[in-house]
Amino acid sequence: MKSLYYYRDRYVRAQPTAFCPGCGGGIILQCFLRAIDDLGIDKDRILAVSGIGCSAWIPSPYFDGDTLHTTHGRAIAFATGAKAFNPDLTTVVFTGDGDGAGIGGNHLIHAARRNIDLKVFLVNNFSYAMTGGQIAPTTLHGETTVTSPYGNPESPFDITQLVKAAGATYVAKWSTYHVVELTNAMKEALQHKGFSFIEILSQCPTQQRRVFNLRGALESLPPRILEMFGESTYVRGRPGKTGYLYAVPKGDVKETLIQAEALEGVKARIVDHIGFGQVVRVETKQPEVTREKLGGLSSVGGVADHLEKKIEVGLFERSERPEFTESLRAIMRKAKGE
Ligand SMILES: Cc1ncc(C[n+]2csc(CCOP(=O)(O)OP(=O)(O)O)c2C)c(N)n1
Ligand code: SF4
Repeated sequence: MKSLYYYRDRYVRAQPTAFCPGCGGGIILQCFLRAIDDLGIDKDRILAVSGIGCSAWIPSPYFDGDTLHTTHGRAIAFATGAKAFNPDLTTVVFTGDGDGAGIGGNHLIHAARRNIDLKVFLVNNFSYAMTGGQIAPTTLHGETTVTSPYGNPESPFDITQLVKAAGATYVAKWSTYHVVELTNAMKEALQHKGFSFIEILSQCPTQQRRVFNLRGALESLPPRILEMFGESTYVRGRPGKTGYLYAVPKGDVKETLIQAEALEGVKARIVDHIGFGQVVRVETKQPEVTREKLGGLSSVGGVADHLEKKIEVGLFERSERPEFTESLRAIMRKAKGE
């Protein structure tokens, strides 16, 4: 097994990074480096393009290949020009949810429609992180941000479905919790001919403390958020674990835990969940009986099925159709009468 030093010495230009401790940016860079190393892609044949935001810093200045750090929302536009001029380069784009789906959203859907051979890794940390945690098009309904102190009145895009519907021929969604799957998806995207897109749910301890209403010391948040991603997602096509329910507290979650623990034949613990906030996860061999008992507890506001409000991750699209730069070159040859 290759050590972390191996990747750092071969592929990282500058250290330490500007990321806050525990940021997901480092995990995503590491997955990318493993993917290109496993595939044996020469770093000098890669162009990494990014816009503005913390996510834009994942390749630039840290990746020791060619990097193009552009303007906010325009990474895909710059990458389109670079790829059209030099189709032999493996052109990857690192973008944030604000950068890629907000200000740059139109570039995103049209690049997907054209099926241009870009590999776009969109880091979804649920807010505009770099500028202080404002509402992004991915911020969930009701969540608290600096621009929605009483809760977000908007509903988010499902970016993965949006890009798939716009015509992308490789689409996947993972999180920084799913490092092996994410690395494999990056490898698939890097080998795919056509617009390849991975939405990556990523932890931002600095802003998500407010967004997800997490209490506790800042240093405790990164592993908690990673576990929350694991708790709040399920992989498409994989049946996953069953035999548990969530008891959503009316008030103090500790009171709900005490009452749930007192029930016979169950195991209960407090977990963080993107959809519910802090809830009590109750393992049971008799879900229907336990559901009824939990519903009768004075501290329980509702009982949720194990898949309720979970986010689906996995592979969403892999197909083939004409790639833009190839079609463009064929038309240019035709126009020249070649
Ligand atoms: C044209 C323009 N508008 C606004 C900004 C200010 N700005 C810088 S980064 C950013 C948000 C970045 O959010 P996101 O793309 O989600 O990246 P993150 O920092 O969350 O990784 C904004 C609004 C800017 N630099 N340029
Ligand atoms: S603000 Fe969030 S996304 Fe930006 S570097 Fe800090 S932890 Fe990472």
